[in-house]
Amino acid sequence: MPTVHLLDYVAGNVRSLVNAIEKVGYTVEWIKSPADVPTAEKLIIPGVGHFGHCLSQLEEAGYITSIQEHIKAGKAFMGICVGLQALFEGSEEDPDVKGLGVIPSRLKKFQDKDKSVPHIGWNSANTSRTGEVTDESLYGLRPDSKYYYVHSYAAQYWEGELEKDGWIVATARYGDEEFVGAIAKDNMFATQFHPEKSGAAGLRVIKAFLDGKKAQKLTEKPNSESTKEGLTRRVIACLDVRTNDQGDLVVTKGDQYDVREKDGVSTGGAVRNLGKPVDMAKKYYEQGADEVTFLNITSFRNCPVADTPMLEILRRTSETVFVPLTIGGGIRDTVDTDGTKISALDIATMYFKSGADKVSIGSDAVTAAEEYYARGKVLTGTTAIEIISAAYGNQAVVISVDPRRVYISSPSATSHHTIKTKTTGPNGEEYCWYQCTIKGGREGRNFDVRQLVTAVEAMGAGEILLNCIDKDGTNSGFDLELINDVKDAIKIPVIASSGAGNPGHFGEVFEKTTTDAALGAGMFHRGEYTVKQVKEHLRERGLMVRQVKE
Ligand code: 1PR
Repeated sequence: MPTVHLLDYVAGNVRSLVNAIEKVGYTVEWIKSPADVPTAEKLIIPGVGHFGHCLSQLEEAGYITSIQEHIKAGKAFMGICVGLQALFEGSEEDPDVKGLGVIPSRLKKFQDKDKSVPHIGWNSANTSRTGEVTDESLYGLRPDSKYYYVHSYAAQYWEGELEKDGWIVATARYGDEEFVGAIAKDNMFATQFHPEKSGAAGLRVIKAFLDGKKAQKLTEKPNSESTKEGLTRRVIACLDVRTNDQGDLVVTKGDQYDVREKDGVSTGGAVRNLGKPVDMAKKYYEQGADEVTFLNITSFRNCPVADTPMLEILRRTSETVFVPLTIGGGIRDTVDTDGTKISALDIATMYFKSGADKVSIGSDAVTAAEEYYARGKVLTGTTAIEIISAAYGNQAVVISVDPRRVYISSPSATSHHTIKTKTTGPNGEEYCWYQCTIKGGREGRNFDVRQLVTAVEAMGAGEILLNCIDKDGTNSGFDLELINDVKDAIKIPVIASSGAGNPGHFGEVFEKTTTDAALGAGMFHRGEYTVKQVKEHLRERGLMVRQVKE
């Protein structure tokens, strides 16, 4: 098999990139030192996290000159995400750190006045400036395909500026900002998006680069609806995974977090078994899920952390699923079975190395946020959220919130942030506050969701996975009041979760709230609806989605 060289310097999920390269028929060889660079014919520089962190790592390891020489020698070069940003002179993210300086301009942060930052999700990479659909693609990029982006800083696009130096530019639009999605010149190609996480469309781009096919004729003319720019509505499939009473790992699903079968009279039966995690993740990927989330809701007692079965599930899933994978459950400082201390960062690192793109923290985030307030809103840099986001970037840290409604007759009955609700309480109460819980809803805290989400945003979380115990498994639709209330309080993206029972509920949550994504579980697992049906429904309602056909 032909070979491609990858630079072994980044933290984060490179496993998925290796899997994607192998999927399109190439093998990977690692560059372990600058002396190896001249042996490479095709070189890929992946990059996640902070611009400064990545570029300083390259600098310290002595790679900068050898990469510049590889490019000057006319050999194939591809940069991904921070690998694209590295081509620029510098970035607002870390102003003192120098880039490779191939492009004489700097990256800027997206403005967050009217949109969430980071920019997370599926967007275009379109080479047409005129709005006309070209019949030629740059390295397999198609105007009707969407690609997965996750970043806060971008190269703003000003027409003509890069083209005058011979660059071909594919752009995307986020709100009113147009930015560089991909760029090519001579032997260089770089994408701000992650092709290894962009489904079949991304695999086509990697293959085109590795095959050296810079310009290709499009076989089919895309329709104008599918070439619209901007972020699509993100639909996520979530798999709650735990061991059943026989010790097998199964996908389960609770009603208001109770995952045991009910026989009509009593609860407490066997753990509901809805299928095998890896097979189900693949099925949802093929149906067009934009992301797959695994929540490990079991404790795996008596199992060394390094042997946690979830690691194997991630490794196997990342071989066939080329969209972002999130893993949650048990991400906290812990003590291993042999008494060794293991930090939350160590656990997150194992997950990233096994193919996860994001980790989701639940209980530990509540404790950390409570302590943050107790200290007078002072950051220590020592919480799992701060440490993991400093190492892997804040886009890699999701906070999973498990709130429960507490009804009250008047806002004066509590010191917590309340909302006036249309769904009144059991005694006709017109107000409620959302209480944070830990340990899968088993323990309620004297702490509200607003306090939690604002604290974790300050600590460096990149996204909120907003569940709702009252709605979980009810098939009655999302808690729109909760979602709007949280969206009002923070700038980072929110994933609406709990209560989806049919495609209409997804339409409703995207139309009646400003949520950035919506997640479903039970309705998919029970086979009542497919992800594809949800997307078709959203499209019929005029909401932009990534189309399943690539
Ligand atoms: O506290 O960091 O160890 O993380 C534990 C994680 O496991 C948390 O993210 C928590 O939400 C999750 N979890 C714990 N217990 C349960 C349970 O169900 N007994 N699952 C649980 C939470 C909620 C959703 C669900 C949606 C959509 N699952 O993610 O998938 O509510 O369901 P629906 O569409 O069927 O209504 P830590």
